[in-house]
Amino acid sequence: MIAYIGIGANLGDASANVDDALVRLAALDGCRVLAASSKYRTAPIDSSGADYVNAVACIETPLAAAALLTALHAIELAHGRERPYRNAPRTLDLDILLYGDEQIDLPALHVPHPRMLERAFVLVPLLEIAPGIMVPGRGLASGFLPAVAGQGIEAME
Ligand code: A4P
Ligand code: MG
Repeated sequence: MIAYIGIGANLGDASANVDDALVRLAALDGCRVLAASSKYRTAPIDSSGADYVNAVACIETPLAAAALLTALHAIELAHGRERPYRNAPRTLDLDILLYGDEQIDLPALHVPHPRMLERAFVLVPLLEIAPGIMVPGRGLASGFLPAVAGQGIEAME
């Protein structure tokens, strides 16, 4: 299955945490990272603290969606992720944005990620690696770009 993973961090060495997340994604059993976006520095949305570093990866994985989420949580934990409250600053956040063309509505897993199309920190890196990507139930991702044009985002060196 092809899946797109949103990566975000705004605590500690956020940029290094994003790099390490890519290494750990590639090391998951049977997984390959097919593409990784640039890293972007982004202003916090509905969140506090320092600017975030965000990126998006395209992976090929044999894992079922729920197992992939468990694997992502293990990577977050390896980075000392704590969850004091929703949208709290975090060392590392890994979200399943897309899982093939599946629509999943489980109590702990919603795919496509419900807020992905309202956020420049997801859309801009996603479109960098997949300009023509379709979001199941929503249409072309690129059509949502104009609505997030006001959100602060800049590509890092
Ligand atoms: N969950 C449900 N669906 C998914 C999915 N598709 N992928 C559940 C991953 N997890 C999913 O997430 C809470 C629960 O969501 C998980 O236990 C999982 O079962 P969390 O990672 O513990 O908490 P969170 O990240 O605070 O919540 P959430 O809902 O993921 O927040 P968002 O909407 O992802 O927003 N601003 C900038 N600039 N950059 C950011 O990266 N991130 C957020 C988090 C807010 N503002 C930001 C950024
Ligand atoms: Mg999350």
